[in-house]
Amino acid sequence: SLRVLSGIQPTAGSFHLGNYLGAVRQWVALQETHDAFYMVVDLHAITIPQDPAELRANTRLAAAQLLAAGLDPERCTLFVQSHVPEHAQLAWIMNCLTGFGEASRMTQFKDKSAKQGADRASVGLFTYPILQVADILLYQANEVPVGEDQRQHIELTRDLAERFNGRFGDTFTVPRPYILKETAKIYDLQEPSIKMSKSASTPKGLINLLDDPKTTAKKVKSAVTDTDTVVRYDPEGKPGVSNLLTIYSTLSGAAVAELEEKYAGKGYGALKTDLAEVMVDFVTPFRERTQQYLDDPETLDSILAKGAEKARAVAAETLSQAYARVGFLPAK
Ligand code: AQP
Repeated sequence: SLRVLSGIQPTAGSFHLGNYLGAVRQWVALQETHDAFYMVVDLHAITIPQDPAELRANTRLAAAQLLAAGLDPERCTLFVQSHVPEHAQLAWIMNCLTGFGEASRMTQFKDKSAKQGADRASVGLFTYPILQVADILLYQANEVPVGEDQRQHIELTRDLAERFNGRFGDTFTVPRPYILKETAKIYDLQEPSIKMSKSASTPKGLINLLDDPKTTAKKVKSAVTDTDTVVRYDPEGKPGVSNLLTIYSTLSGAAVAELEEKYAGKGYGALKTDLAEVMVDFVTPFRERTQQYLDDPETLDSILAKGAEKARAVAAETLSQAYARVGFLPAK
């Protein structure tokens, strides 16, 4: 079967709704049909300063949330990136194949470094997309389930796989992005022109999955809409309402057209009240399951240890092929 790979950062506190609807939800579905590899990307996390104890705790918290969201260690390989040293090793080769100008064109780096001040941004933040290239190519992934903001990095991955294959002989599978149109970009609830994001959103615009459900309901009810009253999916003209319809539809399984019909003539208040309830019904068991995994760190760590072992078997094979192709002298 086809292979998928994706990763998520060990964010302080909680995943947000954009992470879940844009990526993690697809990961859960794809473990049924694909040979699936998913990881907590702690190497990526240190591209910005991290407190060591917090990083460790957040890595466990991320794994617990992935399991709570429905990843099943019997159906997928779930691991922590730093447990598989091949990621950093292949990244070095990929760094040496990437043009400086090419890396400089990555818009996520431009955005993030602009926020931090260009002089304070680390070289690691600059080469982050190239580590991501290594992450994907090590597993010979066919598809990479991510949100729209990652499309450019998957393009870079394709370019570098083709470049390596062209220069050294066929080695890497050239992956495709797996981006669902409907949920590719979930927007900030207060500023529906920008994506919901841990760094750019204000607290009111950001739905953290582990927030108190009451807070979540409040945020939904105070979401920015528009001065019109018609519940209609129109991302250009009605970005706020359309974002709420996308979220509602995805979490409830009801089609957007059904929702438009249901709220015809009822206005935004009814839509928000019901969506708040749908959201609370989703986050309440999610929080409980996450807590259960956190309460049993031994089980959690052993799931991650088994995952790392499976991941390493694949990664080590790919890396040794890449080393041989590049011309590194075998160690014995
Ligand atoms: N708003 C979003 N809509 C859809 N998908 C999203 N993703 C993130 N935000 C949205 C997807 O979530 C996955 C994991 O993301 P990540 O942990 O790598 O973090 P990120 O992209 O850095 O998340 P943020 O919140 O957007 O962080 P900042 O603010 O630091 O940029 C990815 O597949 C991503 O596409």
